[in-house]
Amino acid sequence: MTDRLWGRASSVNVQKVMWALAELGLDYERIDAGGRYGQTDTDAFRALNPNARVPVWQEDDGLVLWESHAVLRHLAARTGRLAPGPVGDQWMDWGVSTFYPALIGVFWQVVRTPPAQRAPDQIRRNIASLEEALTILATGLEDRDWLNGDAFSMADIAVGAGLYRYFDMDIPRDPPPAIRAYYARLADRPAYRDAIMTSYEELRAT
Ligand SMILES: N[C@@H](CCC(=O)N[C@@H](CS)C(=O)NCC(=O)O)C(=O)O
Repeated sequence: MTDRLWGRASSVNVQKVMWALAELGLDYERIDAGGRYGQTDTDAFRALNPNARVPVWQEDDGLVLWESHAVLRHLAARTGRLAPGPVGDQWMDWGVSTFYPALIGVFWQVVRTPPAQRAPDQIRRNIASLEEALTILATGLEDRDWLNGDAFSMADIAVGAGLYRYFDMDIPRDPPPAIRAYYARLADRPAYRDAIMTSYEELRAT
């Protein structure tokens, strides 16, 4: 057997783990689950993750983990590489509490809602919340290249994964210069391009 990643490659939370595994050069098998691939509602899947969500990380030795950022922290501890450190850790939690809810608010309206059902006022409010979150993120990048300081870490994977969709979605955009520069640094990484800068058309509602 080999370590397994359960989850569809169109999920940004699955993508974070795919990106981390690529940066670390670890072998694994990925099994499509969630969304159009189903499986998450089966008893077998709920035994792995009672939340019926992806990703799930299942190791050869029996360890099963859900919550993408917990998987990232575990992989850092297991390999002794890309540790986020206390400041990076703070940004990882901020991703869960603030950045991803704001990003999903926009993504859901602009991509996952059929055009006829979109609410323009809601979209404007959600974009404003997302811009506010990006202004906060910019404070963490004012005089540093990465969220943990000088070195790329799991914190950049946790938070940076969402930026591709922000820059790719069909929305008005005026991000702080530090966010544009950070995104350019991320997009320089082959593993970011492979795992993150990929089509999300299968999620689009028409
Ligand atoms: N906080 C969780 C969120 C997990 C989550 O919401 N996953 C979504 C995909 S991004 C999901 O499973 N949606 C249902 C589905 O794909 O069927 C994490 O970071 O792992």
